[in-house]
Amino acid sequence: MKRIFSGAQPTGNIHLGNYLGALRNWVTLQHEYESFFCIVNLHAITIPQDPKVLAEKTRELARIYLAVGIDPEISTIFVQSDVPQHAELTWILNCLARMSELERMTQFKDKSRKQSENVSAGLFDYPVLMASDILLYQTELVPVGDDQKQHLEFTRDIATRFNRDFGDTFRVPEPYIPKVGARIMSLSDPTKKMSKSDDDATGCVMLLDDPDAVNRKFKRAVTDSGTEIKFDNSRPAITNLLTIYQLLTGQPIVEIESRFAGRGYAQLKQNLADVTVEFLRPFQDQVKGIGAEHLNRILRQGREKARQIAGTTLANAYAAMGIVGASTTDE
Ligand code: AQP
Repeated sequence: MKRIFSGAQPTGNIHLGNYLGALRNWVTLQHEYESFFCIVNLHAITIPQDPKVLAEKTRELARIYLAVGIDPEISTIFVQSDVPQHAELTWILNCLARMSELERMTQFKDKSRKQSENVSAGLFDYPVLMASDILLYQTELVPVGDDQKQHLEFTRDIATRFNRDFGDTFRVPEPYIPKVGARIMSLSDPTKKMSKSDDDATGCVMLLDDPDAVNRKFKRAVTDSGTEIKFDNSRPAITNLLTIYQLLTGQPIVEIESRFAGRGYAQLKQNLADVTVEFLRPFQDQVKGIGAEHLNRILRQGREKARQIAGTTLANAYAAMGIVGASTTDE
């Protein structure tokens, strides 16, 4: 069975963008692929985090994975820091990565701009850690949102470079970027992607928002000039709202457009808020119902399976590079 790997950061709160662009597709793909879903807490610390909050968010994100429908009977769910090979392989790949290619990464440019003082070396190195995550599992396909496309290209480049210099060691992965929902935009600024770390929280609908917050955020959502409710790329705000509606209801575009023909923006927003609240209700109940022991069991099981595969890949990479020591040779 072919493999997929993906992850999300336990930073802030998971939002509709993360769900519609990534997690939702994991749920479908897990039936076709051997699946590894990681909570990438080592990526999270590339930006300063409160230790207590980070620990809580790590476990909350594991609950969210389960509640959206990741089935631990068929998929492996684990925490990145539980598998030390991720950090080890990062060091190896750091020695192949070029400063110039990391400097070109738009996520680094955006995030370092927001954080103009004390930008960490870890933030610069984020794509190398991500490449390690993916390559350790000999991953075929990586389901991500559009914002991760450039990091995926880097992963492919570095895997190809390693294989060329040291022999075939890593599978070169393909991205899986959905045709619809790959970039859900902020409700308060449709030129920016919906993002956990956005200073303006009103643009971002969190999966754990209560109905009041959902209603308030959609009510305040900015719209375009004009009155027609149609999918149209020259009207990004309305198209963004319609895309969310389309993905949450599963209705075809023509049906949605005829449903809102002759109606006003306020009605679209209210309808979308209702659909979202209905979608979130059972999901939030599920999150609350996942007990600590059950979660520990799943994460321990995930850790063991992940360590086994990651350990084999890392040992092969070390051997290919001539990195030997007391634990790697019996001479
Ligand atoms: N707005 C988005 N639309 C579609 N997909 C998105 N993703 C993120 N934002 C959108 C996808 O969600 C997955 C998990 O994202 P992440 O936790 O790794 O962090 P990120 O990509 O950096 O997303 P955020 O929300 O903007 O987090 P912060 O603010 O902490 O950096 C990924 O597959 C991502 O593509």
